[in-house]
Amino acid sequence: MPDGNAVDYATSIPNNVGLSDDRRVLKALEKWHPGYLNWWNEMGPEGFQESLVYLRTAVGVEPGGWAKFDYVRMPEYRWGVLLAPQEKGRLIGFGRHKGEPAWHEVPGEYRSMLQRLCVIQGDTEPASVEQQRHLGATAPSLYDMRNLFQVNVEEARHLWAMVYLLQKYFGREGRAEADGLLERRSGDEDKPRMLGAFNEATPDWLSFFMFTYFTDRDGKMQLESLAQSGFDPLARTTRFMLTEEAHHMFVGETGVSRVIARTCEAMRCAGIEDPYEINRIRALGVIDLPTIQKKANLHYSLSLDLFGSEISTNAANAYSNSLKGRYREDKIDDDHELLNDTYPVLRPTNGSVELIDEPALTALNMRLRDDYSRETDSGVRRWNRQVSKSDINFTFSLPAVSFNRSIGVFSGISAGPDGKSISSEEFVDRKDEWLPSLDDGAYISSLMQQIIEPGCFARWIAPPRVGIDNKTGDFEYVKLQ
Ligand code: BYC
Repeated sequence: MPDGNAVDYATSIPNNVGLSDDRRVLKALEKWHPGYLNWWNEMGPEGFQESLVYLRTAVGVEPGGWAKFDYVRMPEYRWGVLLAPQEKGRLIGFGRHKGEPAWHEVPGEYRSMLQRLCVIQGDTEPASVEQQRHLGATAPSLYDMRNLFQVNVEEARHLWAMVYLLQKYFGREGRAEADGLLERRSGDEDKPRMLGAFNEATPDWLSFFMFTYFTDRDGKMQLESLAQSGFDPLARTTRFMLTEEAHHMFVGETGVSRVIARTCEAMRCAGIEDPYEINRIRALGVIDLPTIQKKANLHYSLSLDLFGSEISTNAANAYSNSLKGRYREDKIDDDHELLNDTYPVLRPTNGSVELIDEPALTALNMRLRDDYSRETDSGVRRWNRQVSKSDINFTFSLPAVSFNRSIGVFSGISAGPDGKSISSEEFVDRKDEWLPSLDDGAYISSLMQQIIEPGCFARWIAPPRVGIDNKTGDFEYVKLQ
């Protein structure tokens, strides 16, 4: 049995959960493995399964120093089951079981609720791989291609993380759900993925960066909430997933920032000051700032939907039952039960929006979404610093939460990015001002061409400031076969 930190590579499935002594679960995972590989080969990065990719693989779960970098063919990546180290004597930190020892088995009365959380979480992971499977063909550099594949193999490992929980703790139903995770497909009419944003296309690299900035950050918030869970295996699994997630958001934030940097540089060199001279800017072969803003509008609003309804009894029950906490619950100074507390929730009223105090328990989705918006906004401010360095008069901003929503209290109303209520006809008329139009999509697509010379970058994106694993600029991150 490994010490809880070291990863056991002796079994076919690397793990730090003692799988070699847990024959039942090992067998179930081994049975699931071929279907998983079929899924990866069918739905994973298209055209690069034979390439050698410079990837990091987890070799331990202790803070710092857990990753080993080497060239790997993606189908040979050692996807494993890795949980953060167990905290001895951990007590539940919130809800009606606050102060009780954390559970190491599923409490019978919460079985279906916990299973649902694991299934939803698990469903998003392969969905994102499916959404991104065509992007290798248009990677703007080997550096970016490698980052895409790193994100893909790690999201796929997150699928393993949830499948392990389902197979170990949820019996036959869990095994059926684990199979179901390989059957649904992003965007499929008959068998779509469970949450809206995971059925949208990721047609180009700007979308990929926006997705990893905005949508992976929803992943972070949800994982942080699950990391508080009274069900210790879920808390430990998600804690380790969070360490991988950080790189994904880095890819997104720096990716967008590099696109902005390149656009600003090209505008400066060409003597263009007005960011709305779109045709002139596009003639330089870069993506104009207003189009980048439209992409941000789209991905932010799609990601807000992932928080569910502002008022949710599901969320209240998950909290009261000590299954899903708040963002950084352990850092919050209150009673961690919220029985008598309120939280201000935005609601549409007579053409505008109002903050109305609601019971804090049912408002937990709204609270998490607010935490998300705050964090998201700080990255947008960093993008703005990039623009202001170039003396270009343009400011990126997040659209109002009422803009372009399909879930929650704003789903039935139309609003512009400034939050002002408008008629649905006006929304349709002006949509192309606020969200990427077909023309915008076609222009961005026209820029998407694969660059495979080491150290070279497509002209619409600036090189990164530092390489992965401190490699030099001309490092061959992917050896194409
Ligand atoms: N699309 O009470 P409600 C990530 C459903 S991302 C479709 O409003 P609740 C990642 C909901 O399921 C993080 N359906 O919401 C990122 C429910 O259906 P049922 C993934 C939706 O339950 C990038 C009904 O509407 N993890 O990791 O309080 C790359 C009413 O639900 C949507 C999680 O989300 C939607 N957007 O909250 C890779 C954590 N929203 O049950 C990975 C686990 C709601 O009536 N999930 N519905 O049939 C949860 O905690 C919650 O289920 C949700 C929804 C936050 C998703």
